[in-house]
Amino acid sequence: MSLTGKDKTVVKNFWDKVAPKSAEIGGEALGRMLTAYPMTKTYFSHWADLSPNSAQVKKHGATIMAAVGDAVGKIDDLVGGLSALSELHAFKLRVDPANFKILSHNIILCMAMFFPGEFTPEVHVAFEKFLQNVAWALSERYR
Ligand code: HNI
Repeated sequence: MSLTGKDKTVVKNFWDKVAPKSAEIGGEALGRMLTAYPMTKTYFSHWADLSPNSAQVKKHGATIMAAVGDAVGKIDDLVGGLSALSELHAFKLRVDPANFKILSHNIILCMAMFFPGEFTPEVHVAFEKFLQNVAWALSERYR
C-alpha cells in the first residue's frame, strides 16, 4: 500500500519526536526480536552475546534505527534510497525478507512502549505502512 501525503507527514512528525530515543528503541526492538523470534538469531551467530541489552545488540539496534531515520528522509523514493542496503541484505547477508516483517513488528511494539501517549492509532497506521514500504524497498534487489 503506497503512502499518502498525510501518512508521510504523520511519519515525519512522529519521527521528530522519537529520534532522540531511536538508538534505545532500536536496541530494545532487536533484543526482543532475537528473544521472541529465536530463528532470527541464525543471522547473528558470529556475535559473542545475543541476549537483550548486550553491547552488540544495543549497538546494532542503534545502527538499524539510524537507517530507519535515514529512510524517513528518503520517504519519497524508498526503493532508490535503500537499494544499497537491499543489495547487502540480499546478496551478502542473505537475510530471508520474511524477517523484515518480524523486525518491523518489534520496532512498532517498542515505539508504542516508549511513546504510549504519542503512538496514536493514526500514527500506528501510518508508521505500519511506512515500515511495510521500507521492507518492500529492502526486498527489491532479491529478484
Ligand atoms: Ni540489517 C546489517 C539495516 C533488517 C540482519 N542492517 C545492517 C546494517 C544496517 C541494517 C544499516 C549495517 C550495514 C553496513 O554495515 O553497511 N536491517 C536494517 C534495516 C532493517 C534490517 C533498516 C529493517 C528495517 N537486518 C534486518 C533483519 C535481519 C538483518 C530483519 C535478520 C533477521 N543486518 C543483518 C545482519 C547485519 C545487518 C546479520 C550484519 C550485522 C553484523 O554486525 O555483522
